[in-house]
Amino acid sequence: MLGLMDVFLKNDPISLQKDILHHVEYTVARSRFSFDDFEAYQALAHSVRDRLIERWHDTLIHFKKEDPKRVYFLSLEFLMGRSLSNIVINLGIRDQFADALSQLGFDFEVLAEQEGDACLGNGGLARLSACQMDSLATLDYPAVGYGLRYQYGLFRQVIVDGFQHEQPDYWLNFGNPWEIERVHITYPVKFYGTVTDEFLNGEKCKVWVPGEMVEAVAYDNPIPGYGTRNTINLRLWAAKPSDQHDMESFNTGDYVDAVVNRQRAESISSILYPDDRSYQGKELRLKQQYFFVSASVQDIFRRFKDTHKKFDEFPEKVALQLNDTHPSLAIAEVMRVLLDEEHLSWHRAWDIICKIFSFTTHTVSPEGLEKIPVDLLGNLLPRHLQIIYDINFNFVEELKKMIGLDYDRLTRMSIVEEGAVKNIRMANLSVICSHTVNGVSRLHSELLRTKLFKDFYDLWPHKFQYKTNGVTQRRWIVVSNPSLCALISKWLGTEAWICDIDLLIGLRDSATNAELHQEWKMVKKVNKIRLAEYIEAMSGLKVSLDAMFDVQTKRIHEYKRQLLNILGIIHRYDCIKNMDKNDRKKVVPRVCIIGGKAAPGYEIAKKIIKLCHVVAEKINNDNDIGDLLKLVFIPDYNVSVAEMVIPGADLSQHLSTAGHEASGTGSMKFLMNGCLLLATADGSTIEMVEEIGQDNMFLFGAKAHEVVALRKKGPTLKVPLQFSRVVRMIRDGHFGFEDYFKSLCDKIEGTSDYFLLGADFMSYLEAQAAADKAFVDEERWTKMSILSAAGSGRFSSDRTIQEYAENTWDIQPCRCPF
Ligand code: 26Q
Repeated sequence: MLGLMDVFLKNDPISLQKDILHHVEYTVARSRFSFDDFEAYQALAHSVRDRLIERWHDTLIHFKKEDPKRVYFLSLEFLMGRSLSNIVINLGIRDQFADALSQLGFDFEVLAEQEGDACLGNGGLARLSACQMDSLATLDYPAVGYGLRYQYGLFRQVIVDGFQHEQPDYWLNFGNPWEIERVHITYPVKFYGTVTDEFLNGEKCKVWVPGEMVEAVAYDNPIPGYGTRNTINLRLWAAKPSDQHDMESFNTGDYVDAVVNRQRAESISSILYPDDRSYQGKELRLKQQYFFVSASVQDIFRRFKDTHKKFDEFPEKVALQLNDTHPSLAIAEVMRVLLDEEHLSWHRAWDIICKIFSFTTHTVSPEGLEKIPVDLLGNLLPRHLQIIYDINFNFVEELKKMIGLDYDRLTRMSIVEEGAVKNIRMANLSVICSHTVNGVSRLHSELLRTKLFKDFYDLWPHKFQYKTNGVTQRRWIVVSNPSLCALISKWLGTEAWICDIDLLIGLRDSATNAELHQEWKMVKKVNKIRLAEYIEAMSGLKVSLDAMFDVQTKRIHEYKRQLLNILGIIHRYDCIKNMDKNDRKKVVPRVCIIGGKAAPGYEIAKKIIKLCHVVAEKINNDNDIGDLLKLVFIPDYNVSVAEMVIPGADLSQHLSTAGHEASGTGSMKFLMNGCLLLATADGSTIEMVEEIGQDNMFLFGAKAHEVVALRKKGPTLKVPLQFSRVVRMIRDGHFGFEDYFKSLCDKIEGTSDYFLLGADFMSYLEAQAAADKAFVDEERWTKMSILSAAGSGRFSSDRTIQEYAENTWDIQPCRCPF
């Protein structure tokens, strides 16, 4: 008879080849004698998926048996990028698959390129969620991620004549082998309607009679850990029409209209909102937030009630992590379920709430804090609005006892913002109801305590912590930079750093070793060649490998100051133009690379992209300049483009006006890849200086505490001539489109230079000059590069997750036996 273990798949080359061909024939339904790269990728992905599912099942069963306290990570965004390489590496079967494929006449890397990106998020916050899932799995934590399965991910950026255009990203077009549709795991989600008072067993209770019902269907995405069997679940919800959705119209006989109406339900999970930070309450966005929160909360309660009867045990089994305020309706939803469905007293329900929620904010500016108009919320979720009002009433009463009738402060701290439009302040709700409020870097936390949440910090200092962000070295070194990965393992004599990043520090001992220098430079060169080929294929531009590859890739935002970079490039161009032959010989050739998306409604950001293109056009076509300076805009920057760009960068720029970048995570990826940083003292950069030393970075600009004073000086501040000159060049039409760029120039001159480009310009140019000087001295540069990577250990998401587990969630590892 067949033993249960006999069904496990084998990883020898013959089994793998058989498996791949089996999937070609039966899953992809192509002839095994004739299939192309994409079909081979699909078959490969399905073979990998089968192996993934085995471990995922085992992990889920193990968790169920052990019943540990779990963390539920709620996030509206996960930026996963591609999965294939990451999965086979984490499963430890990459080389086996590569061998099997080569025997079939295919190249693993070529097939991996066939996969499209899963872009279910905007930027930093979303990629952070993805890195943290990888660390949670690798560190064996019992965690579940919850999110939305958008049909359209973040828009594709297409550049036409230098202008950004947005195109829909229908990423599911070619199927998604990494998800498992769970048609039987569905929950009804209610909207609109009314709340009535009723009596149940002599007790008064609230009954919400909804006006609309939608079904949430689970799609599971297994996330494998590295060096462990543990494979955790990322459950994304899709909206489907509910059978009870609109019974009325069916009964009244308008069959066709009723069917068409049902389609509307699906729009809830159809599109990811691009983040423009000044977003105003939109009903669909609110619906999305509640839809995903409600389904997740029902799922969490179902799991808890499978094995537990008493809700007093809830906080011993459940930690709910709010990734920013986007999922914060979960607070009102858990409260509603405990009160109205489980019939707990307010006192008991509130006690549970205060023990289970933790909140991480990724915002610095007060304008970035999410507000929901009361009218909108009351209409869509009438019972939740009542609950939020009740929470606020109790809070304000308590507060009055503690601080007296300080009305200004009471007004600031209230969850309800009074005014022409009444709003619910989601950040206040989250702070009040969470046991812990985390910032994403030390500076960010300091700003939260002294500015954004000062009133709350004064009241509850113990709630405020910080966890400096981190990124996963599995994705950002092992997957994206295999040559560096091999080199590090060789020089450290172990692969253990892949799970224990602190070992990287061991590279310091060899930072001046000539042999290491040779190999290190080789690795960089290989990656620069790959990047140069990409640039040529994309733009036709040939770039010199001897030039410094200088990269700034991130979302386009005024505070991130891509404009400072472009002004610096114009200045460099202008200087070279005015040099004689001899001086030109001393110029360090540069390839400046800029990439990133602008939110569709963000006019200024879009102008910055256009400016980059017109400047590039001028410089790149100036034969007199040749290889001394090139400027490239990389379109549609996303995770997989980042995986190619980052390893090939010599220098990367992080230019946010100090005090504006909560953390920044791009810099961490560059640092790990031995790329030098040119940066302001902002967000996590400050902590990087401590790790790798000021001498190994190019720091510039005003410090966060100086920024306020500089702004006050505004009108009296003298901007350097060099700055005025480059702005004048744009105004005078040196690059064309002067009318179009007028508003951009106006924004950075005179009193309106809010992000202090003028004030930081000289210091920026000095840092750039220092980078040039260091680059000429190859040995020095290589040493700095090695020391950057060696000192990047603190910026692994493994460290961040470890800290969350210990200091915020109070959870233990739960390792699945092999
Ligand atoms: C809000 C309402 C409606 C529509 C969209 C949004 C929205 C979506 C995404 C608002 C903000 C975001 C994303 C914010 C974000 O990515 N913040 C970044 O988070 C990183 C991880 O902590 C930090 O490193 C960055 O400093 C921070 O800017």
